[in-house]
Amino acid sequence: MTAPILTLVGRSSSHFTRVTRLFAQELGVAYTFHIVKDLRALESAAYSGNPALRLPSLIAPSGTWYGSLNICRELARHARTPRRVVWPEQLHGATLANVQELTLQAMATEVELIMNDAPQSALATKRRESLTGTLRWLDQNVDAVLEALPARDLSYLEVALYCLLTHLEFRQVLSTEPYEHLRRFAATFGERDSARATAFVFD
Ligand SMILES: N[C@@H](CCC(=O)N[C@@H](CS)C(=O)NCC(=O)O)C(=O)O
Repeated sequence: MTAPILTLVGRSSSHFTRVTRLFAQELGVAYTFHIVKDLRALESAAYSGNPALRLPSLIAPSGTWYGSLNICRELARHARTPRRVVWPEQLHGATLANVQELTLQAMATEVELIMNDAPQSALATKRRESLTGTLRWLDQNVDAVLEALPARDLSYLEVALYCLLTHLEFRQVLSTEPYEHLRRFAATFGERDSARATAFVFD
């Protein structure tokens, strides 16, 4: 058997990395997984050259792709069996587009809170408030949005939302207990083989 031509650079405990791993699993794309050991490393080389010092990245024959959306698109180009994927630009109307925006913003806010050395600061307090308000809003809108999504096998929105919700619990940033619509979505999505195969663990 030949080695995969793609290398994913990330961490098994990272929600942005899980988005890409879940996509790869759904699309049947093989890759070698290279783990970034230290998330506080200050050299871009530790993040396969990403000057923003972030993960994940995908090293492919076409180039090195930074960020989960770029990576998912490249994975889709490598899919053996094409699947119907809904991308962010296909989300029409304010509510659909806002769910996408708020999901990604909440993922970024969570990163900030985890990386923050001053959890009692005014900024951290604001970020926690932002996360709580966002989850409340997402909980009120998620059912209508799932209904309105175009016919699909997979959407970047649902994968990101699933990774956000499970990561909040995994890192104990915030309990999702009060958000019953979001929890129902996560429970249903979590039955996929791709979700089971990519559970968060610390490397
Ligand atoms: N826009 C990027 C965000 C990536 C990101 O924030 N990744 C986190 C790990 S889940 C990270 O690299 N954190 C390091 C840091 O904040 O310094 C994506 O979609 O992949």
